Amino acid sequence: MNLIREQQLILQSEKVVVFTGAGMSAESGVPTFRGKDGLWRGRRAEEIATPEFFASSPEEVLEFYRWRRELLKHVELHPGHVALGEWTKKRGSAVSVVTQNVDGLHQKSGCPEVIELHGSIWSEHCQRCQETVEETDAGLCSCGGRFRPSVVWFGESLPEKGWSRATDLMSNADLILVIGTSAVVYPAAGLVSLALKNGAHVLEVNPEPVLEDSAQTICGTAATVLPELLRSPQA
Ligand code: BV8
Repeated sequence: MNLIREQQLILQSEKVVVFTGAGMSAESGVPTFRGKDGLWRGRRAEEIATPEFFASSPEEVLEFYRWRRELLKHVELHPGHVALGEWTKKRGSAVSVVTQNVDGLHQKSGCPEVIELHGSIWSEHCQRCQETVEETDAGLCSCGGRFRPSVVWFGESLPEKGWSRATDLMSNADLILVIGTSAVVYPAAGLVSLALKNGAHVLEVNPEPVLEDSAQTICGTAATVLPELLRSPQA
């Protein structure tokens, strides 16, 4: 894989945002949302990850998150996570990670700044008083409300602080490295267009090109491309 051009682009960039989706975690064995492994008991995430479904079947939704956490407890970081962690540490404040993922794997690999647009599967908050706990399966709150995973469900707005930080970064970046997203979920997917509008280059890593009309695509997987792309002295 000859990535000299892409490595040069990365080297010359002063403000880089790495924008990731479920494909970033796929090679650690974490199912993506819309790939062939995207179903859970025959349902799609869009059906389960909603306030309405939680209201009607809280136990089934909590079981969905229990199943994902259990799976995540046993996953290993893949070489792409490790390369990205090393590179973001090397580049420091020049690089930020904006992720749609809730699995915490970027933090585990040492990325200094990670903005979780869709929250985290590792914390919960009370639906009634909003008390937040860094634990899971917390059950009922002392106020009588029910704890729920602190992830953004479909139909819910994104956390204000993370959203404004992400829009600020995307508006001022000169390069967006998009890794493993089908770019179908909004408003997150709209961030790439925002960056393009402000003149950023967009480099995509995905086995199947998604952003073909607006980005340079490196057709490949995160675990194979990222070590090659980011480990060279050029990057
Ligand atoms: C909002 C957290 C409004 C939960 C997630 C009706 C009502 C309300 C809103 C809507 C509506 N209709 C549409 C919407 C908007 C909706 C939306 O966009 N729906 C889509 C499905 C059309 N958005 C929302 O609801 C958002 N909120 O609009 O609120 C509002 C506004 C103001 C006030 C109040 C309300 C909230 C969206 C957030 C939903 N939560 N996750 C959880 O995790 O349980 S989204 C979920 O999808 C994940 O976060 C995931 O990351 C994200 C995006 O998916 P991808 O990451 O791209 O994953 P996918 O499987 O799709 O693709 C994987 C890609 O990787 C593929 O391209 C594949 O080729 C590639 N790949 C595979 N293997 C590899 C690889 N790449 C590299 N290497 C590999 N090895």
